[in-house]
Amino acid sequence: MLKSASRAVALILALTALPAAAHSYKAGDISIDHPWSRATPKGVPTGAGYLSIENKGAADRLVSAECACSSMTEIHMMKRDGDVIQMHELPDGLVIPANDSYELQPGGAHLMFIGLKQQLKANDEIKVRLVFENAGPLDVAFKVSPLRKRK
Ligand SMILES: [Cu+2]
Repeated sequence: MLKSASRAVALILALTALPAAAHSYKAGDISIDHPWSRATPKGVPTGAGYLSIENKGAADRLVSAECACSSMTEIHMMKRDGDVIQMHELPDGLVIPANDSYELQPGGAHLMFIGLKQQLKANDEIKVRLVFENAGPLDVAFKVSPLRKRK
């Protein structure tokens, strides 16, 4: 009895999880899949955004990003140097090669939300405008994952 009930719950969770897992956006030759962020601990003024970018045309460039959630949004690269993890801004943005894809992910390139106006909480959606050199602006919603979980 208990077993079948929990199976039913698992099935419902799987069904309701479907639309969230498949959120993607498109502008010109550029498509964005699964933009996500991580919940922030209380009082932490920065957050990070991750997404995958697919380019079905000529080389393009992610020039900038804007989020109403923070006073600034920058495109960052993270690098490990021995035990030290450092990140720096990519002032020229991120080149997406022709007919290729690029993944912004933990440990690599990411969007940095600086000066958060609110704490990012699991299941929140944060609206971000991505600006591409060729494909133009694209509004996407980043889904906030629980703290410490990978996706
Ligand atoms: Cu950063």
